[in-house]
Amino acid sequence: MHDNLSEKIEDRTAQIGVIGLGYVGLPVACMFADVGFSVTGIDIKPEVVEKINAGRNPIEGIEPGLDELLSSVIQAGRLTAVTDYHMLTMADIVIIAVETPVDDHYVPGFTALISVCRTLGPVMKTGALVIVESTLSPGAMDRIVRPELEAASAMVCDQDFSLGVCPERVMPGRLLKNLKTMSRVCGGSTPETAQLMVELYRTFVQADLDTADPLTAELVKTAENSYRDVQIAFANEVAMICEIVGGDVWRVRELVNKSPERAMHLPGAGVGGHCIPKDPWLLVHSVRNLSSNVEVIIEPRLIPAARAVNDHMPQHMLDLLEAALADTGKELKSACVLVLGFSYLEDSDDIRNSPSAALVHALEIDGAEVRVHDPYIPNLSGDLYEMSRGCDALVLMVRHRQYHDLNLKTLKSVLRTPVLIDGRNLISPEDAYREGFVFRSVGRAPGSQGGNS
Ligand code: SAJ
Repeated sequence: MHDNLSEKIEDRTAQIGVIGLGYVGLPVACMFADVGFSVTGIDIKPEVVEKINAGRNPIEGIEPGLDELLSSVIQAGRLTAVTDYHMLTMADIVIIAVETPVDDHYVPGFTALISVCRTLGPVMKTGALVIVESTLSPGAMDRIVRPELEAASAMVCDQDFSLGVCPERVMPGRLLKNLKTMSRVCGGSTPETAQLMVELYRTFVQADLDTADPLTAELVKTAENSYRDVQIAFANEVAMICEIVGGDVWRVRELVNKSPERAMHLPGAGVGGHCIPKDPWLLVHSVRNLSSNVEVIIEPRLIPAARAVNDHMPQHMLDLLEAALADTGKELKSACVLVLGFSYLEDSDDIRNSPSAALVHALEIDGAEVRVHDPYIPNLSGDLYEMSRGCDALVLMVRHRQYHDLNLKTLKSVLRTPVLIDGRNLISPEDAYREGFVFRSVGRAPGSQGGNS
């Protein structure tokens, strides 16, 4: 079933379809088109399709190289975007890159993925290779994707079509760079399919391409991001301990990381984004979903606990703010607060699962007047010193480059009350105290001048 597909990959005559043209799908579609394939992109949003066909990048934020790449592959006629799946009847390879979110109860929602399988199945070409790049809960390929595709296509997997999982490792701000330079796991439903996936991704990936089964690929992706979340939670918990016992977590971290095999992550104002807050729940859900038919029931405790620590950090920022305002005799409900940074990551406009959104919501519930500044979000950008005028506190939530050299003298002169809360170790405590601020910093006790770092 794979022979001629291997040749069609080699000579770039394989027709490729990419379903979902977001942060993952669009760069992937552009990369395959750039190395010579004819690519049809599918998206449910007509406005996204229209922008792409006009050679305009629908993704905001700084994405080095993506605008130029998109424009060139559109002009070369190697990428076309449509909303209609019927354009996939000739696709030898179909990449699925739709979101797999979790709901408010942390239960994964595969609605979009199931809908894609049910729409793709009837038009799928015999012999097609379908690859899911969306992050899946371990076991979801076997439990959901395979049966849905077989039912919708009336075909048999590994007989009439092939199936694989190849999780992405993109990051806003480095979409193209990560696609080329990050290793990937090619989880094929058979070893031959896994090998075929390696041949396909080798056309633009310069890093390791490791073959595996689908379950291993699903476990690697969710475990690698759960690892990061647990590491960040550890740093946040040590930071809060330092605040209580009078330490400086930034100095502690610097010295801990001098010890071999240590890599303490950065404490901060919270953990946002499209991967880290979600993928741990996909991993935990796989256990909860299957524990009924195993002999030893295991309930994951560390991974949910880490999620709780990280989700608490915006509240911790509110607690620090409330304590600092109290030092000035102010209460939250009569305070005007400026939140600096609304995206979840420095120098990005991506606001998905933003810790700042959680903080703003909590501040509004407590009756504070809230202003938000973010240089990368059009309706929140502007002169932050003007926005500070008359405020009682500034809360630094994101390490945008524009905040690296704040003029504390100017800020002090325009603020009504000089309260400054630093969630990302951007401000030197010495500078803040010298300028007369009532200052709190994640990981440092009040009044701490910083641990000689
Ligand atoms: N954060 C901390 N402390 C840290 C690191 C991050 O508080 O030490 C916060 C960030 O402020 C942000 C959130 O965690 O709010 C996520 O940050 P991130 O650096 O993990 O950025 P993401 O979400 O874009 O992470 C992606 C992930 N990549 C994929 O899922 C494919 C992650 O696994 C990668 O490690 C990261 O990119 C990367 O650095 O490439």
